[in-house]
Amino acid sequence: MGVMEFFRDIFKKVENLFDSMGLKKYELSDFQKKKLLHEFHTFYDANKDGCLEWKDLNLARENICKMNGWKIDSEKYKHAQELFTEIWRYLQDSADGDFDGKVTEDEWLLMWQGLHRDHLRAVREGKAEDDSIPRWLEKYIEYRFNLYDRTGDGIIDIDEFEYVLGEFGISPRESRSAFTILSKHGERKVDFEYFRELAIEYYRSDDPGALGNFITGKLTFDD
Ligand SMILES: [Ca+2]
Ligand SMILES: [Ca+2]
Repeated sequence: MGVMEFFRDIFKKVENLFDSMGLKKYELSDFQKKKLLHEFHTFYDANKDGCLEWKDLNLARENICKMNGWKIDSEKYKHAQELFTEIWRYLQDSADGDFDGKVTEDEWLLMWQGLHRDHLRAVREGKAEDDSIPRWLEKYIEYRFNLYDRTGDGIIDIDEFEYVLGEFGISPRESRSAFTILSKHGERKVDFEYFRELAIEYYRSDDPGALGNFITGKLTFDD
C-alpha cells in the first residue's frame, strides 16, 4: 500500500467513525418523544384508545367539520376528506410496520425517528433546507393553521387559540398562557409563516426553550 492509499484509508475510517458518531444525534430525545406522543394522543387518537386507526382520523375529520359548520359537499368538507385520506395513507405506509391497520405509540415514534434521520441526512448532503418537511406534514400544518384561524383573516388570535384547543381538552388557562408566550405577549402576529416555523420547531427541536413547544397549548413536558 502506497503512502497516499494509506492516508486515504485512514481518512475513510475517520470519516466513517464521525458518521457513526453523528448518527447518535438522529435519535429522538425523551423531550422530543414526549412532544410527539402528546401530539399523537391529543390530535390524532380521536377515540382515545391509545392507538391510531382510520376511524380516529375519520372521527377527527367529522369533529372538525361539525365544529366549523362545514356542510357535506362543501369545498372545505371535501378538502378535509382528501387531506385526512392522504394523511392516513401516509401513516399506513410509513408507520404501520406490522400492517395491522393500527399505528401504536412505538410505530408512531419510529416513523418520526425515520423522518428526523432522513431530514438531517438530506440537510447534511445539501439536498434539503432546514425547514423542508414532507408534503403530508406541510398540508397538515396548513390545515391546523386554518383550524385555529376561525375568522379566516390569516392571523390566529388568543381567543381562537383558546376556543379550538378547548375542543381538544386543553384548559383556557393553559392555552392562553401558551399563546402569550409564543406570541411574545401579543407583539408577534401569528400568521401562517410564523405558525409554520413554530410547528416545525414543535416536531423537530430538542430545545426546551423553543417557542414552538407551546403550539399545542401544553406548558410543560416534565410529567
Ligand atoms: Ca384510536
Ligand atoms: Ca401497527
